[in-house]
Amino acid sequence: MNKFITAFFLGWASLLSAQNPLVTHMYTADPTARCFDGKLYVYPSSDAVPIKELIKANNGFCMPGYHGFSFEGGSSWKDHGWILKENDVPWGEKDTYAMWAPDCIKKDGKYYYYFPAKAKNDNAFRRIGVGVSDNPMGPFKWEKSFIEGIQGIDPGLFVDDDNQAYLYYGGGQKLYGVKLSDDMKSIDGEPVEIQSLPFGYKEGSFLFKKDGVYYFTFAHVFPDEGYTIGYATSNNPLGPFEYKGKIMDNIDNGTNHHSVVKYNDKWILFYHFWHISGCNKLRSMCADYMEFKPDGTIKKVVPTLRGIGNPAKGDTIQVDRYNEISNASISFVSGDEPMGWMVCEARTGSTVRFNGVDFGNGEAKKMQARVSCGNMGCTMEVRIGHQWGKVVAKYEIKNTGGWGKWVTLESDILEQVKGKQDIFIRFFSTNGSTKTANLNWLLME
Ligand code: FUB
Repeated sequence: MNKFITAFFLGWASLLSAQNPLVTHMYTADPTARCFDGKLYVYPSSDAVPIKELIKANNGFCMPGYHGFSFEGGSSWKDHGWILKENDVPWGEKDTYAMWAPDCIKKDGKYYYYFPAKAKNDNAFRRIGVGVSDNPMGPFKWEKSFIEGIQGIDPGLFVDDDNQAYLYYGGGQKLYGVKLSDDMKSIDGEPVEIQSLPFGYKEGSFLFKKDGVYYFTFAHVFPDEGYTIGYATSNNPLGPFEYKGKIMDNIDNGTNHHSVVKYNDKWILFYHFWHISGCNKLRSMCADYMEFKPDGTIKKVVPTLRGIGNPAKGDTIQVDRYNEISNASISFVSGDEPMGWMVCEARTGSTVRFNGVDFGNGEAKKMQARVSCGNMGCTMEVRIGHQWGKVVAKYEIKNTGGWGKWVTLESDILEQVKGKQDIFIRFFSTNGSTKTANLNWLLME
C-alpha cells in the first residue's frame, strides 16, 4: 500500500453508523444507490489525496477504485471492501487513479457493475467497462475489453418494465443514452444525444421512472451559478425530454453527482459534499429525502446533516447531525477521540433536537453519552417529543480532565419509550460556569 493510499484511509470499521455524511472512515463520492430485493446498497467512487503528477490528467481527482456499501438498518452502513481497484481493470492503463463515477444494476437475477477507466493505447478520455456477479457486492467477473462504440464518463443504468436496459453516459455539453444488448455487455443501436437540456457543462446522468414518467436527472453547471442537479422528463426513455428545473441548487461542492432511489416507500437523493476534508477533491457521500409535488415535479432538496436513517439500539446517535440546535454549535472532535464532530459551546439551557430515534419496542435499558468537560460540570438531560418532554436519560457531568478528555457515561432509560421519537438534549450548568459539556454521541443499549 503506498503512502497516498494510506492517507486515503482515515481509520477502519466494517460497520459504520452515521447520518450525513454516510461514512467517515474513507472518502466516497458519486454515490449510486440501488434497492435490490428490498435492501439498500450504495456504489460510490472513492477519493484519495491527489498525487501531484496526476492532478492535471484527472482534473485534480485521485480515484483508486470502488468500495460497496449496504444499509444495515437503523443508521448503519456496512463497508464490503473493494469491488474493483484501478490496476485490476483488464483493459485499463495502470496507475492512472482515474476511476470516476460507477453504477450497478440488476437484470435477470444478475448484477452488472459499470465503471469508467482510462484504456491502454487509446485516445479516449475514458471508456466504460462492465463486470457481472451473482451478488450485489460481488465478486464481479470483469470483461476483458471495454464496451465498444461509446466513450465518456459517468455510466448510469436503467432497466425498463419490459426488461430493456439502457446506458446513459457522457460529460461536457452532451449526454447520451443507448439501448444495451441482452448480454448487458454491448450496445444495441446507435447512441442518442439527450435533447432539450439547457446549455452548460453536464455529467452524472441518472434515469428513473415514476408513474410512467421517465425522469432524466443530471449534474449541470449553469455558467453563473456552478454545479446544480437538474432534471427533465419524457414518456420515452431516450426522450425527447423537457427540462423541468433543479433538484438541488449549487451547494459549492465543486461537483455534484447524485442518484435517486425509492426505499421503504420513500424517495431518497444521494449526493456528495466535502464536510470532512474541507477540500472538494476529497468528498463524502450523503443522502436526504426527496419529495414530489402532486403534479409529479420534484421539490428541491436542501442538504441536511441529519440525513436519512433512524438510529436504534446499538447505533451511535450522532447528535452533531441535528435537526435543530439552539445556543450551541458543532465542530470537529477535539483531543484523544477518533475523528468526527461534536456538539460544543453548549450553555445553560442549550438544546439539540434530533428527530426519529427508533426506540423499537422499548427494549433498550441504558443510554450512553460520550462527553468531555473542562469546566465545573453540568447536568445533561435527554427528553422526548418536546424540550420540556419526559426525561428519558440524565447525566451528572463532572470535569473530565479537559475539553479534549472524553469519557463514556451511562444512564438508565428512566421511562420506557417505544417507536420513533424526536429527542431533545438539554444542558444545564451546575456551578454557574458558562460552557457546560461537549457531547460526541449517544448510544442506546
Ligand atoms: O468523481 C469524478 C467525477 O466528478 C465524476 O465522474 C463526475 O460525475 C464528478 O462527480
